[in-house]
Amino acid sequence: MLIVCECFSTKQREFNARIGAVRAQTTATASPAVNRSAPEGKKTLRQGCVVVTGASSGLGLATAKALAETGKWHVIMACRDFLKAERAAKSAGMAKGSYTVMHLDLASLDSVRQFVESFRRSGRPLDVLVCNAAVYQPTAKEPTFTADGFELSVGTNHLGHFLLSRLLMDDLQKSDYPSKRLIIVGSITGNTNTLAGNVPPKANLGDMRGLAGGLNGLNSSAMIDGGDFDGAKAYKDSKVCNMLTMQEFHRRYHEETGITFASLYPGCIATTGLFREHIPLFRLLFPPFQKYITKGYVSEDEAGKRLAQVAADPSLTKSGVYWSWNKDSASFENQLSQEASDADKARKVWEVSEKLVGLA
Ligand code: NDP
Ligand code: PMR
Repeated sequence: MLIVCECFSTKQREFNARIGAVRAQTTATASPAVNRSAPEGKKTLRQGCVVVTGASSGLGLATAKALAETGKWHVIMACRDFLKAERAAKSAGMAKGSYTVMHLDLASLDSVRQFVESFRRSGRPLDVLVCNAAVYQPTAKEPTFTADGFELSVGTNHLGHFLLSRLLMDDLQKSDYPSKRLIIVGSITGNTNTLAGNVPPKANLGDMRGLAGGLNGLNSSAMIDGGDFDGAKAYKDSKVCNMLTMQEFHRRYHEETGITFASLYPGCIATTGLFREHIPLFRLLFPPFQKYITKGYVSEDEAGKRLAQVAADPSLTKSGVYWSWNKDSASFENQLSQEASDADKARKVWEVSEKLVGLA
């Protein structure tokens, strides 16, 4: 149990005042989130449980570490490579007992369903879900596919997370934690209202005929817009889906459940494994280009703190927001591009996706 003492900012006090209201409406799980039997003037907050997908490297690992080392969170590292994740947690210095690695391969809907079952069997409450994992295939000439036959980038980054978050909504709703959140990592490169988003190939979902056809590359295109395969575009399209999905969740569930739905651009973390399939020259030049020319570079540690903030900071409870950070590393609500904030497209992505993952 953690002691939440009186040395609180006004924001945090308001946050705690709201806690009472939220608690009153939710079904209690194993232990109540706020324990009022503590000594006068002090409230105890149980340790939160956060699931982070793709926590075996880069942003996910840095976020897992940032949350775990506060002592306020138990981190479920939801990863496709169990051993890699265990090793990564150890070498990042995460304390044993502050995390649990659980198997999740987002490129298989069966695996997503199995993860949800195993998580439920663990008996832990779900307080925050962070959809972070992604693949990027900028040099692929031909599409590759998930176990269910979807083009790999959209299948993993969007459809896998879509099923995961839809299934885990029940669990989030059952949690009695003061601020329950579903965070889906977005990116600047999916937003065509920025310079970075205008580097070709640009994100564009078109009329989504490829998505509606199942992205299988056989009787439908592997691309959402029905065009020829382009791995870099598929990634950017998947990020647009991530940002649209967050907003559709917000519209459908925020008022009713009080859950915070948010997305973010954490900065350009030019050193992560995301660029593993890029040509060696790109991997050599990309970090200095971002550090010294665009000045958009951010370290893995710093980016991890940013995502941890969106997942857990008492001041970032606003729902439906796409967070970014300015030069002084202060968070602000950023504007999404026209396509990434198009409510009709968000609804369509939702409806088509639920058919593809077997929810409708
Ligand atoms: P990394 O490649 O370092 O991390 C991606 C993580 O996703 C890895 O842990 C990887 O697992 C995991 N993953 C990939 N495929 C699957 C799968 N099928 N099932 C489960 N996990 C999977 O990249 P980043 O840390 O850079 O990316 C993290 C997020 O940040 C992504 O959503 C990305 O879009 C976003 N982002 C990154 C930016 C950057 O500049 N790097 C900028 C903006 C957004 P494994 O370790 O086994 O490969
Ligand atoms: Mg980009 C302010 C300018 C800016 C920022 C913040 C980024 C972020 N990039 C910027 C500008 C440019 N980039 C310019 C001017 C160019 C042309 C030289 C450029 C090129 C470029 C390439 C080839 N940038 C890239 C690539 C990639 O392959 C990366 C990508 O699109 O991955 C999907 C990428 C990125 N630039 C970024 C960020 C954050 C990325 C990668 C990660 C992501 O969006 O997830």
